[in-house]
Amino acid sequence: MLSGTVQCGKRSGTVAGREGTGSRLRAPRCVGATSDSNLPKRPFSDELALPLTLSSPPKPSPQQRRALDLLREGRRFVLTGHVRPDGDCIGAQAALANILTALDKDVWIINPDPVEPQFDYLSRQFGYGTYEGGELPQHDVTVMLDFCDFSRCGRMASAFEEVASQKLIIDHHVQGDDPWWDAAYVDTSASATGILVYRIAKQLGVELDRGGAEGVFTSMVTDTGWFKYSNTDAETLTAAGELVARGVDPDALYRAIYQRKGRAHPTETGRALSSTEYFMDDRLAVVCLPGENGNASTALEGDEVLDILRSVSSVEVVLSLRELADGAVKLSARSKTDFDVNLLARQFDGGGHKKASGAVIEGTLDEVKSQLVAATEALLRGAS
Ligand SMILES: [Mn+2]
Repeated sequence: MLSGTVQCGKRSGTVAGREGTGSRLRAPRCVGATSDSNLPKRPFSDELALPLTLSSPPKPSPQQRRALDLLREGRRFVLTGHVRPDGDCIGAQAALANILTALDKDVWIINPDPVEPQFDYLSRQFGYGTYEGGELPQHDVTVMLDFCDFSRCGRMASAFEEVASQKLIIDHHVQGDDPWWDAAYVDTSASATGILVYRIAKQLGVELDRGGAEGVFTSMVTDTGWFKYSNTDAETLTAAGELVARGVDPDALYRAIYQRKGRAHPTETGRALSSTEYFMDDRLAVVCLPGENGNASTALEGDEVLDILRSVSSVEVVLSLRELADGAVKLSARSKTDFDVNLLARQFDGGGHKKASGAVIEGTLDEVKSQLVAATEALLRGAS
């Protein structure tokens, strides 16, 4: 059974471009500016590494070409994402649904968990179904976005095992050793899965409409912390510029995603932050949210608290721990330096990226915290 209307409607039309203001920007002159020697320097070249327009996306690899063929040739598609789908996951689904419906395919989006209300501007434009058991609609290609670890299908895993569809993954996470898919469009250097779908749109010659464009923008801003994190690259910013030029409104999306929380949110955030503990000469910061209020609290949703912990000069690694209802703890780990939190998360059967990873770990909050602190200390000591 599926809840909600899941089949995506045919859509067409283009986004109205914005009128330029015609104002000219003058470069400010810095008098007596000093450089901060603590800031890492990226090699800087006078030559542009990328053309200013990405109308020609990177050439697809042979593996990616197979994935594109599958998208071209398939007729009926089910798009799915990981448990508790995030902004990147559902944004990439919106963009891919846009592409496939423009190519006259039948498309259903069905996730193991519902879309968070902060992304309602996307769910108003696309039919996101939530799986409630039973058979999936008849389809020939299943596209799995923003994950490559099969267990992250959650309660949809057995349905996907039973269905004789081609399995295609589109993802930017580090792949496991044992590929279970038929085709893959993977690039771990991409800032978000949504940027891969943006490349696919160009490679298949499809212009995204407003919904698809807002999907790609949502993917990029949620996975880069609104263009703050080290995965923010020229391709991401160029794509963002192109999407804004087409009519995506960054301010409206910022308000929708980040500025519609309940009045208790600041107090809950303060309570969570007051649990902050430091380890290893303040290089590691840990924040804990116990179960009593943890499941209702919005304090550890998103990267807000992790960002505040990262603002401490000495801090290199931050961990947030939230007690779940079933005797487990949800870990979110972030790195400010070269420290690889994916290595840490993998020790606890989790994963993600070098700078942002997570896991769900069995045990009480105190047990899990001391295991994680010990493991992080060992890795930090090994790295320095
Ligand atoms: Mn992602």
